[in-house]
Amino acid sequence: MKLYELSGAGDLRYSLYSWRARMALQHKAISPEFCPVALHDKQAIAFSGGGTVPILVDGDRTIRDSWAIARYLEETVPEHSYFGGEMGTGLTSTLCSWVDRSIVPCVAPMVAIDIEQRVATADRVYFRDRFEQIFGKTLEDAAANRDKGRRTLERLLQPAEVTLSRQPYLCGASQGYADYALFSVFQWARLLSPFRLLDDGSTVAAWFSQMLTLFDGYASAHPAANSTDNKGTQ
Ligand SMILES: N[C@@H](CCC(=O)N[C@@H](CS)C(=O)NCC(=O)O)C(=O)O
Repeated sequence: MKLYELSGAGDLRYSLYSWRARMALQHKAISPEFCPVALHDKQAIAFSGGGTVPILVDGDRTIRDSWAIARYLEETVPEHSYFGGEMGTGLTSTLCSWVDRSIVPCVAPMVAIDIEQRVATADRVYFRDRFEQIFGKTLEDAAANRDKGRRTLERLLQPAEVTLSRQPYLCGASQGYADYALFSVFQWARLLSPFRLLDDGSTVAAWFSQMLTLFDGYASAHPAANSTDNKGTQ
């Protein structure tokens, strides 16, 4: 299999949604060939019929969109399920929507100003234009409210905070795709921004540190933007 993902400065593999696919592939014990693409280079991924990564290519099958990839891998490699059956798939879809509609829009404005420095040089103009269009304000104005954003994030994460005080993972005793979905946001921020999003004492911070150790420290092997303080909370 081949996984197309973004590559930043210093060949940093930072794509938020590709980290979901990366963790899903690890869960299924598949080591794909990684194909880096530039954020602005839509020609390189035109074969997929879309303009975003991740894209998974498996022989003559091309699957675009992290959720479609997650479903494809679960069907193709049903052993070691990360959805836990039909109802689990539905609940995981709900969790992904919560992450994508609540957590990503809260985190992105806080870290985008730092990300600009870590995308590939050729992507910087595209990155700024794209995100300023999404935010409806400059990256500087978006970052000006970081401290308020942090408090909002703490409130939004309360369901996860409470759940993780009762059980080690969002999925229960062991991690599943719902964990990878929330994890991808904090891994993205960890790789790209030194800004501390989570309090050290929070159960989400402890869970994130634990997620970094999975699969022999697969995710932690990618250094944090602030690697002197690599607790997974920046
Ligand atoms: N719903 C898509 C979202 C994918 C997405 O937004 N990917 C980002 C990278 S994390 C991207 O390729 N952005 C390119 C762009 O915005 O031009 C998925 O889950 O795969």
